[in-house]
Amino acid sequence: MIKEIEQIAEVAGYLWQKGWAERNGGNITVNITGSLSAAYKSSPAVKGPISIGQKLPRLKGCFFYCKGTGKRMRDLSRSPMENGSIIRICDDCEHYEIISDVPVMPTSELPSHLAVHNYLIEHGSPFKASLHTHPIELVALTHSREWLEKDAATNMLWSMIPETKAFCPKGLGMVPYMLPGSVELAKATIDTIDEGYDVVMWEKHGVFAVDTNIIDAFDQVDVLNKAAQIYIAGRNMGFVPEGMTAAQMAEMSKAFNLPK
Ligand code: 2HA
Ligand code: ZN
Repeated sequence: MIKEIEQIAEVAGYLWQKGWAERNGGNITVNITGSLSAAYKSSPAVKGPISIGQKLPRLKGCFFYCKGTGKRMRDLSRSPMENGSIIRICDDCEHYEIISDVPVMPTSELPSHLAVHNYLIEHGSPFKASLHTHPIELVALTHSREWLEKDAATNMLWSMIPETKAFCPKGLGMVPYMLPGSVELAKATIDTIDEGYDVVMWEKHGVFAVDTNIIDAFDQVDVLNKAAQIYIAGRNMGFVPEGMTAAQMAEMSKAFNLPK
């Protein structure tokens, strides 16, 4: 099995263990074009062509691993090829074919994931992995107007523990509530990535993170959620956590060469 799919299986196990992937919750897609042999790439289609629902010209010649629709992360962690599939984008950039042995239909969020990958390629990004998951404490934060204000959650989370800003220097983008799987949600996610975020919160739903590989995408969400847990632990002890001071944040940003 190629390294990317081993990493996906590893991360799927973490998502389940953390309680972020109830039932079929969450999605993973990874651009694996660079890791497949020419022979494998020319495999006959097992299913398809299937419409993407939009034309994504930058995906010409691309191959993706996609979690299957209705499949569980906890099952995917043991059997990635029975709970997900490898797809080939057709030359018209409007359809795809499944080429892996078991024709598992990809995630319901495929159009939005593929639109994000199309955006990333178009902008010369090295990011190849996208992760959608339901991290408990981060989702809980989005049930309060206070934390939905631009960068309010980012600044609070960064101030909970110094590593947060070092490992998530772009912070947490916020997308207001929209119907899961909708074109509007996909568009708002891309707009938020375009503003410079690589981890995007979907209000009252979950997080969408992009990174070079799925392990790094997971780590960013894990670090941010840990900071949210520290905030909540303080609140549960009966006080509002102080957070690092502005001077401490500035010193840290300078030491780690981070944006202000
Ligand atoms: O695929 O989490 O938002 C299951 C989901 C959709
Ligand atoms: Zn979801």
